[in-house]
Amino acid sequence: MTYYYVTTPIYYVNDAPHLGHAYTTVAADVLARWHRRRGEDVWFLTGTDEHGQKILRTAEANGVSPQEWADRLVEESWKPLWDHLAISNDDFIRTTERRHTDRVQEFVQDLHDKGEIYKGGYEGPYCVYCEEYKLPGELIEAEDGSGTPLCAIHRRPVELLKEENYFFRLSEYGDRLLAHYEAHPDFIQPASARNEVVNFVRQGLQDLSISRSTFDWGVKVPWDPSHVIYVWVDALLNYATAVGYNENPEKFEATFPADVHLVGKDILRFHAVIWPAMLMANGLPLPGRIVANGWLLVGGEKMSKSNLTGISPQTLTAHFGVDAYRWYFLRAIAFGQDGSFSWEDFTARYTSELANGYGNLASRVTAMTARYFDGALPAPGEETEAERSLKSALLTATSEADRRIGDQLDFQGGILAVLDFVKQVNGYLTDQEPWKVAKSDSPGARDRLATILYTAADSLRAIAILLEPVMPETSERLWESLGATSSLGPLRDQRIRNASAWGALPPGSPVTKGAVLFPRLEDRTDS
Ligand code: ME8
Repeated sequence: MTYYYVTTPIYYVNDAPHLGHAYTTVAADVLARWHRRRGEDVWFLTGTDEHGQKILRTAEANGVSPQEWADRLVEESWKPLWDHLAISNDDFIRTTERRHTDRVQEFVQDLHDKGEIYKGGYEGPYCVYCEEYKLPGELIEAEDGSGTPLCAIHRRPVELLKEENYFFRLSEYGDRLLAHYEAHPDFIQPASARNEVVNFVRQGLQDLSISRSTFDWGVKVPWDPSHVIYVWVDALLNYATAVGYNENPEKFEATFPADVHLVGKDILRFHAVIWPAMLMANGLPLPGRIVANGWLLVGGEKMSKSNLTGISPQTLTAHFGVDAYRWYFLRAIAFGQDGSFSWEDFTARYTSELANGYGNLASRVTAMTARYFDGALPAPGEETEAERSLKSALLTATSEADRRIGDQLDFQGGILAVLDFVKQVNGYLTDQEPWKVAKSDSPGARDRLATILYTAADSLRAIAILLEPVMPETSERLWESLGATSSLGPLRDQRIRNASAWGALPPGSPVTKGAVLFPRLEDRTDS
């Protein structure tokens, strides 16, 4: 057995999650669910990054130990949010767990034994929010005229650190990395991210300081416990330790390396340069793809915990509901680009595309079937050109969505392909006017009505399958109200490729007028 293995970054527990973290995690969840709906075995990993100076300082400022702080944040903020957002991860790794720390020590010891690590000195500007030494080109000057150097990402002062540390011979991997990028053009996506990494590596890599001795909140360097392992080396290894590295060869073999690491563009270099070099150094296989999302911006800058500009996802789910929340950011922003959130835009799209588009279609079709056929889906009669053209639109929507979401991680394009089909089905009803056909007593009218409602209901069956990865709860409700659970079985057993198998919903399925899928915003009881 081999798994399609998808990961999110493991997030720092210095504070509660905001929209930005949820953005990457929801995208990963949609990808994982999509591949499950393709019938693949999927392993979806997320977790938390709990070591390093940033966490230590936050815990100290709050008067608790870093472990207590991490425990509190994981249990009270991070895990509950992922449950709330219906994230379907198969595992949750915390870097303070023994299953991780023991294996990190073994990995680093192996590198040391192979001569990949040496002791040296380093002095340079360090951004504790990035947990990274900065190069001169990565700094900006404070605008107050003081000339204070700031991290360009966080706009916070950097600190001059001077340490005697252990170093990994990263500089020796430049050519091999470039050769890998060349041979695997999809290794880093989107193309802008790939170009940035290629240019960075072409300029020449410096060796990487992989230990710290000025604080002790981390995994101890096995041969020199006065040092802890650099938090990024520790963190990246989660992708291996969580799937049985050095512990469960069968599981490791079936899962590692990841097919897709989803990351924000802020941490692209760690994943596209340092991580593959670490794997090369220990003779392990490289991941399939590293896909970087853009930033959600606030006031034109990256939304961030450190700068206290984070908006909590619950603020939005209370108003729009969980499924609309999952849908909105992937629908509104082309994956890979930066984007901003606005209440106006979310409200406008919710109303036109979900409530008036998708939701209205579902309620019209189920209500008419319940009314005109006593809730038993009628068998369709003779097909006309209108039905044939809808069939071909469904074929296109299914293959477009599958290619875009499942293969290209173009979530926006995939969602649009399905929404376009929703529009066509709504247009079909407008043209065919079943409410008029229902009143006609001309011969054949009843048969025609059956054909129209069957066609629309079977289209909804397909839409429920195609949108399940994005809006799982809505699809479940629709599936129920189409009577599909009793006639076709659970939604989770459906396959993407069957979405376009026209006529799959058996006549006689018990259709009921379900609850409104997307209530008008002013009607939401929890807003
Ligand atoms: O970097 N827009 O953790 P972190 C979009 N522990 N995505 C955003 C975002 C924004 N404004 N803000 C955060 C770390 N993210 C390390 C990772 S992995 C081995 C270690 C998302 O808590 C995005 O995915 O700072 C970004 O890369 C990640 O959160 C950073 O989370």
